[in-house]
Amino acid sequence: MSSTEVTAARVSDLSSTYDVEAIRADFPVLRQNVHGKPLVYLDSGASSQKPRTVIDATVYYYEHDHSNVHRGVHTLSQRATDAFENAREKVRGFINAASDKEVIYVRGTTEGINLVARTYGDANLKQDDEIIVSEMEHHANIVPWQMLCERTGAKIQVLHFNDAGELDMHEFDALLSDKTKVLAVTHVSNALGTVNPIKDMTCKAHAAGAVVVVDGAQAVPHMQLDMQDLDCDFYTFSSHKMYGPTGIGILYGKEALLDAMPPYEGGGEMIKKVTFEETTYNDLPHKFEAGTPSIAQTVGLGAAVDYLDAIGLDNIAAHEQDLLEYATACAAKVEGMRIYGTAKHKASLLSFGLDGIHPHDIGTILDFEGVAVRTGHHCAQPVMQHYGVAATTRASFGMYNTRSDVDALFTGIEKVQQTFAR
Ligand code: 7TS
Repeated sequence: MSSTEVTAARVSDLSSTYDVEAIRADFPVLRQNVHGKPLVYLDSGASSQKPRTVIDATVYYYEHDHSNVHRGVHTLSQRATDAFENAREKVRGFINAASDKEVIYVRGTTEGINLVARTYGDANLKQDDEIIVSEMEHHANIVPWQMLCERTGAKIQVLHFNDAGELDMHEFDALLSDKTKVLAVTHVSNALGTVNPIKDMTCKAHAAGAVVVVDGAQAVPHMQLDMQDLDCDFYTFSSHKMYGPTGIGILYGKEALLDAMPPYEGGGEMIKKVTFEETTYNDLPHKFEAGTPSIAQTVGLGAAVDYLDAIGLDNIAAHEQDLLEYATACAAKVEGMRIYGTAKHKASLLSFGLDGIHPHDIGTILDFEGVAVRTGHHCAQPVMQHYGVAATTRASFGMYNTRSDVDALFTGIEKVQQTFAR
């Protein structure tokens, strides 16, 4: 059996009805106690856990098929290449890209954005051109653009959000001009949960002549994506937030743009012919994939795609929306609790503060209750600055969370408040 067949066999018994207990049983890491309490994992926004199929596919690959890719005629090299390219095709289908030439393997979202800024940005932006960047971006979608501005003299225009965490669309219309060359925006905010209207924004940005770079890190695990429908120019995400391995991610880009862009890193794999006089570059997608890639991780990513497809993103989204609504209703009953991010369209996370209590204390006490949450600025310091806080506590829900996980969170919050009331 190939690693692909192993995965297919493991997911074939998943039915289309949402059985969260069956899903939980697929995630070995969830079966443990932390500080003597059953683990309640509410930090999937930082990194999700991995189902058995992803772990098995990776192990199977190393036990049977590993070699370098695109390098040899021998059987193992061909098997590794097939596994690597099959995973790319799975991702292409998963996001409905028009061609697998548009699916570039990168290390993750951070590298995807840096790649676009370095290649498309350096080749196309000049002094006084403008890049619209939203106020709710993760630092990965801010700093590469600032660095591009330093190199080219282009300028960042900040698109703000209101206190509910919704982007100001009047300001967006006003910012767009013939100077706008790039719109860099997140599909879903990791600090607020807001789901942004990417399709509409793309349409408007295109009318102004700008390209659209979407940070999809927090969207991919929660909603069905369709690149051809969204029509953005670049879209990037990380495997580790969508139940796949770390160290691998995807940069989707429109073929015509990728074709015209200079390469990112130089080295093996990304070339056709090298002489000291001249080097010619490989075809897409390999032009952007210098060096030996993270092969096993792509196999694991392919298994994660199979797993998500088998359960269905729409089913996952419905389940997670139920958790979000339940958690939001619980939060409304807690005195002294403030929710950051109350947008109408929200993915399943709750960023909050408790009056008079530092988020790090909240996180530490919750950990002793077995509840894992993220505390800090979430690599989105401008979001913290918007609300005038240094940090928030964030519970982010994944496909394996339950209402009783939410109950555990709120029981923990009660303990936190009792501890500080003494
Ligand atoms: N963009 C968004 C919206 C993110 O949430 C993250 C990671 C990144 C980019 C960077 O992804 P990476 O895989 O390249 O690191 N966000 C988080 C988080 O919310 N907590 O830990 C990491």
